[in-house]
Amino acid sequence: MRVPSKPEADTAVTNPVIPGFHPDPSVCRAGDDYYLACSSFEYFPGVPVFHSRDLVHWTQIGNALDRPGQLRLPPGTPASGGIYAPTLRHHDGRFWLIVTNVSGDGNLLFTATDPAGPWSDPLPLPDVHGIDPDLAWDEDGTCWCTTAGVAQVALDPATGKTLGEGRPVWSGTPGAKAPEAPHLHHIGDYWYLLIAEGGTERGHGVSVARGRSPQGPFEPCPANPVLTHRGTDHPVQNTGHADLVQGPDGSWWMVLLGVRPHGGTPGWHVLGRETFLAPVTWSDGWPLVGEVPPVMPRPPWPLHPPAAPPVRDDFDGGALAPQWISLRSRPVEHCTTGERAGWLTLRARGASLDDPEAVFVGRRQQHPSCRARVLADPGEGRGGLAVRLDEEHHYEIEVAPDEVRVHARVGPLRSVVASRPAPGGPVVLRVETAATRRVTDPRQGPDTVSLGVEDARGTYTELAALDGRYLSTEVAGGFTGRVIGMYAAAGTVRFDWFDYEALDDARPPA
Ligand code: 6LW
Repeated sequence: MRVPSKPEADTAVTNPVIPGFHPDPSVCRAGDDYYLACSSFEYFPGVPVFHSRDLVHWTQIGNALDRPGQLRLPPGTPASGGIYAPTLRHHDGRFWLIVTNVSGDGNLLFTATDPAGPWSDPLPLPDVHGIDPDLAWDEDGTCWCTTAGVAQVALDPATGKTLGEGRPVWSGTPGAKAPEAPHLHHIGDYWYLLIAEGGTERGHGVSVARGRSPQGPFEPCPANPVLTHRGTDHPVQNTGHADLVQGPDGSWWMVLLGVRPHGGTPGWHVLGRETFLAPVTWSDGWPLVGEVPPVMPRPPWPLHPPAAPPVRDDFDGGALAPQWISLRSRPVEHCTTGERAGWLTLRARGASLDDPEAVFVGRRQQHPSCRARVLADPGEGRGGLAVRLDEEHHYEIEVAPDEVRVHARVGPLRSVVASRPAPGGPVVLRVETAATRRVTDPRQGPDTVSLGVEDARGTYTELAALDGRYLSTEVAGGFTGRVIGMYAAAGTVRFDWFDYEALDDARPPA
């Protein structure tokens, strides 16, 4: 392993290791390198892929599904539809990715020699039924695909054909709902079948069973669930949907999803389900976690912190960076950096973010408190900067030739919350979130979302400060989290730059 070139300042590891809406993590190791993939739902490109050398610091290296032929999200694909729960594996010198497109194409298999891409065209798996497909190869080279439920079928990964009938292998803990997210790992003498159960809400947990063969029979761990935060006041909740990986020193680790609710009762999480890391301890041959530490001692191997990401994207580089995501597709006629050099040009399709096909380019909100700014030139059109949960839940600051307005859409309600005359020409729009750190009222929301404009000297004028609960999963429902980004709602709107800055260190509140 490479020795880091600079002294390591990190003395502790802070969870989440991949903040923001990055659920259903699946991880694999290839030599000294680790790769991790997440769900992406209605967004294009899909399935963000991350790289790490130390399991702690992760850098997004691409999106596996970045061509329209790989990711078909037809009009009508609902928010939180689309791409669910990948499994990422390294086997036989190749990377393998299996996902479900719940909005049409079903289970799909992709391969790549470099996880940064390009990934293959999809291989359809018409006879693999059920979400959350897992891949595992046994000693004979048979590929086993295990899905939510929990069921299993042998698969020919070259043709996508199943071999024989699928059959149930384990239904999880009696009485627990939603046995899902299976991952099968051969460790020592056993095949360990890891599942999530209890549902992806506050009751979520991880249970494990083991057998001598990948087909079972599987014996449940007497200590199940091996990980859950249900019924606790832990700042990280909904913990589940885990995968296992071995660290550089041979120790075992779990990656999993969890959420960070803020505010009073019942608590609202706004960043979606994020990716956490937890050490595994072995007891009687069972992998146990117990609790996910918000902060943990640094592991005993060298850390490789990447340079801090730049605050500003200037749109100077041609192709958009991998963190930028759009709604269902991103046709070049509607989104390009090639029309005005150094600017992102968006051409409207749909009159507002209420439209599922709206032209939007955003990035996940990754920190409970953050600031985003853009320089927007509306021309003769209309567009701006939005905080989006889904079509029915978004706040935006929008500029038109005559006016700057704050819109709020919450369920069936849509209103212009504030407006003022536009200064004319390009204008800096700003959105700032401030997380609730101390609850003084049980009804207090998770954060405040401030929306406004800056003048030429950078002085901020707030047009509205809105309760963030309405852009939370507890209000909107679904599987995603907030995305902050630029959109066009009429004509052609151009953006010179976009700044995103964390205003805290993303630690859960004390
Ligand atoms: C995913 C399921 C789940 O398929 O949520 O938390 C679903 N777990 O396993 C969508 O992310």
